[in-house]
Amino acid sequence: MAIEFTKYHGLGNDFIMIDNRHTNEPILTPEQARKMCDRHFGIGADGVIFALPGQDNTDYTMRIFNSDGSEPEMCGNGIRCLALFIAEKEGIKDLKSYRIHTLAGLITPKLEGDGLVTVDMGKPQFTAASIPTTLSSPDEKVINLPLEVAGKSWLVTCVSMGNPHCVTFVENTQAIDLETIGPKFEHHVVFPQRTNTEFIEVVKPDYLKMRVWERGAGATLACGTGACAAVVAGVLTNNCDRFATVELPGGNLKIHWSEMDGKVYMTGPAERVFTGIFHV
Ligand code: ZDP
Repeated sequence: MAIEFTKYHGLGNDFIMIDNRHTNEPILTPEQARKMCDRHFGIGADGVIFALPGQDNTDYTMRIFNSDGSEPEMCGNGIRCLALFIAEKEGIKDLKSYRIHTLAGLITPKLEGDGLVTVDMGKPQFTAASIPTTLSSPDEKVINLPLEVAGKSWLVTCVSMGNPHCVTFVENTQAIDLETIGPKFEHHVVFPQRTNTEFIEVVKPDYLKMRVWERGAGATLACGTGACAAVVAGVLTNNCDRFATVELPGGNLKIHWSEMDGKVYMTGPAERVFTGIFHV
């Protein structure tokens, strides 16, 4: 079967976009998606994203498979790419908002022009049950609690942006051996659905540096939901302001956790790279 795809990236977090508007289930299996994401034997990407028909009164539905074939609830950089991909398919050049159904509920990306997209990411969740984690009792939050990983005690704050995040503040992100430590967080027994992990250095209260180890995708150049989780965790632990720039290996995101409505807003770029045909 020949599958047309378009490759996009948001700050180097790269995705294979599939026009899946004609049917309600992804046209590829998780295993096929995993093969497409392989950087040597496939196209190469951190995930595959499907633009499906809307449900629950939305314009579209987004589904995503990570590069290991697992399915996350949400994807912040990916939904910016999805907004541009849809606009391109619809032939839309204006500034426009889309209502997108995801496994994490309604998410609303807004085209700002010049390839920038602002996303209403919804309200973060904090209870241990919502992450999920067993680090505290189900109704309690996890803020600056110690977690033993690789023979060291880390103070972690857990945030759900629809998907699970474990945030830890460090002196120097460059000193972190991500490839060794990342998988130990991801698969830690206290995270039954595994977790994304963010290592954050506070440069100034409105400027954070971040390195991320993503569940199902490993070290990526950027993670939108992770940058949102980092700012939320930073506010909860008095490490940063509600408006902050997050510097990732692939570039910067602007995050605002609004006091008015409790939602998180993320602004950043997305870019089309190329279109091709993949044979599965
Ligand atoms: O939760 C997960 O399993 C993540 N790997 C999903 C992807 C998150 C992403 N990097 C983002 O930008 O939010 C795409």
